[in-house]
Amino acid sequence: RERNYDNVQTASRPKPSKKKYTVAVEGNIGCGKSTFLNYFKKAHNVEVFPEPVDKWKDVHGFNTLEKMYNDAQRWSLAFQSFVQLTMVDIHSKESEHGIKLIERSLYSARYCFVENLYRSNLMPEVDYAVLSEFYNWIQENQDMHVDLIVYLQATPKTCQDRIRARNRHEEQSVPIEYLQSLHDLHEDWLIHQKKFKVPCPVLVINTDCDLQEMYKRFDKQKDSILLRNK
Ligand code: TTP
Repeated sequence: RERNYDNVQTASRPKPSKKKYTVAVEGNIGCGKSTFLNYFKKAHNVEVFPEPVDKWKDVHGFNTLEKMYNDAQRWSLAFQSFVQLTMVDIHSKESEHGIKLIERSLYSARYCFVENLYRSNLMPEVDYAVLSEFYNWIQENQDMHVDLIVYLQATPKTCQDRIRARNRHEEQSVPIEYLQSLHDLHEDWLIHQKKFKVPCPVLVINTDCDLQEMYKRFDKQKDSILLRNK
């Protein structure tokens, strides 16, 4: 039976909000999001909201990230449900500063990660159905507006090298094919704008380069990221 889980194609853009100007940084695992956040947290009018990976690694003592990587079929629903909860929390947070800069969003958790798990047969269809319903409800009932997406675009090979270098133990078994399909889903969503709607304009920065060059590229785009709301 042909099932349709997402109303994302027909859903309108998120409701206008009085909340702060919000920038989300997106991109594959290891593309440089944390470097980006560290760079921009020095700007005086920016408040940074990093992704709560530490929370995912300790849910009442359970490392849900590790469980998901060890046995996705069994644990990806638990893990992605918790990711979804922490993302809603970040979307709903008020910021003291002029610009709210968030690492990822509910969008990429659903359109890239959940989608990837399901399409790669790493998530049972019933779990995908439950997460999709949950996501659709949030999208319709909560304010998850984003004003600008900064997409850090890097090849899966660059991402793999960085993942190896940083040595987060949960990620050591992530194969290049997994990074390739996550990459394709980011590209489909943010560049080709297929299947899932992009909620706002997208600024692309290529991060296939060393750290110094990355800082230069961020610096070059600084004004168009920070001054767009003026
Ligand atoms: P990322 O959100 O890609 O963060 P990162 O620290 O790898 O980013 P960067 O290197 O660019 O600074 O992912 C963190 C881990 O969580 C990674 O192993 C992928 C995983 N993850 C999921 O499995 N599902 C999800 O929905 C999200 C958001 C992350």
